[in-house]
Amino acid sequence: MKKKKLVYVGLSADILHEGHINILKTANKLGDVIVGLLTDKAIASYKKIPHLSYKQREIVLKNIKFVKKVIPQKTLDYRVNLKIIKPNFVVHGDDWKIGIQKQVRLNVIKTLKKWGGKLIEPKYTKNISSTLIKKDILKVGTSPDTRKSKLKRLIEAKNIVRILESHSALTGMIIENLKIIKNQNFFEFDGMWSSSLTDSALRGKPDNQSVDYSTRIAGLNEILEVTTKPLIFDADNGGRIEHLPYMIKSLERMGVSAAIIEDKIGLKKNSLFKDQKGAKQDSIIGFSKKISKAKNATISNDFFIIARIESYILGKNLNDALKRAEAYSKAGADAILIHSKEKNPNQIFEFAKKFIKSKYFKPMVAVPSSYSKTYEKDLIKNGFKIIIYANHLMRASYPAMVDAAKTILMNKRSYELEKKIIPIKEIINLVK
Ligand code: SPV
Ligand code: MG
Repeated sequence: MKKKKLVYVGLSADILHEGHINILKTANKLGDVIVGLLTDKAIASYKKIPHLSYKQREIVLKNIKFVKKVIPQKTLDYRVNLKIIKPNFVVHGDDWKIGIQKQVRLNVIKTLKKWGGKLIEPKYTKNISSTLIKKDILKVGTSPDTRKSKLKRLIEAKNIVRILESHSALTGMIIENLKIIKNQNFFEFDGMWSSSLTDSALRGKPDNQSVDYSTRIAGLNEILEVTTKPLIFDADNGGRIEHLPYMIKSLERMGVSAAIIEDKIGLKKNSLFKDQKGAKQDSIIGFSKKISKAKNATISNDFFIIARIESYILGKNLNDALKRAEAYSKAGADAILIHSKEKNPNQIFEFAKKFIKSKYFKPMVAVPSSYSKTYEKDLIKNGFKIIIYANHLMRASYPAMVDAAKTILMNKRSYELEKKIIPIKEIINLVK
């Protein structure tokens, strides 16, 4: 019997629609279909992480009658799998002739040529695509569980998880929707940071917990309503230990992905203040108890308790920070934020060098507010996994608002401002 031809189809298959079925049907007519299912990591390299996990997507595909076999495709680049399988055909919708996959396509054609394989490109099914469906999903929202688990999946899928401060629904929408393509690479923010500093500043109050947790948590709802990306909550020092489980439970129930708890006690001051008089660091035992208490209050492993070490902020040294990191990790912390208010990243890098070798190592978080000259690539090189841009949308909005007010005062009309602000039509469309 003549051996059946091999047909390779690369798919993300997050939300399957008739366009995918059309591709698979066409492929099946040509021979045995092997689907190269893109891993979370491969997808994250060029677009948003999928809603469904690899395992879930694999189960769906394996049960489609046009599919013979499903294997992982670990990069957007098809070449590794193609060289192993040497398929007679690759089938892909013709939409990749332009855009970010253009080069990927050319590499497929070149590779197939080596053994006389052919690229077949059925016409792209109009008016349907996962991206369009995802837009509709965004209108409906997401479930708390799906959102919550995304942080953990992003940590596994990406070399860096990029988080930006959000203090309102509108800033949440910016983080949700903004994407740029630079040098054929796709970049976006992966999630949101709910900052005590900006939540307080927004209400004209100092960052000293005078805006209470209930007010801040209530504000989160508005952000969660218009976004699907994960959110990390700045929990200050967690408050009283006997209240802490209730806060953690509220956050997890809402679909928040993590709470960061800092090891300071006494007078609450923002860590970037020069003067930390009155602020003290908790004992290692005292704070480890808090971490365990918080961890025990979680209902799933998807919700992260992140311990934030303030040793450097309070003038202590590397040894103190390391001792604490190991203790907090043993107490159940899922990740460690090492904070610094220096202008360069030396402190956090010397910490990272040592902590990486510890048997209690956990993913590290950086907040590059004072050492803002540091590039993400250097944080990645030093082993950091989450970067939080902690206050930048708030800080960007203030001078813009002052400038707008000034421009009106100067001109005694608003016309001069028009070219600097979003047109009314655009803002109406943005939120319709
Ligand atoms: C915040 O954003 O409120 C933080 C980070 O806690 S920092 O301002 O650096 O203390
Ligand atoms: Mg804070």
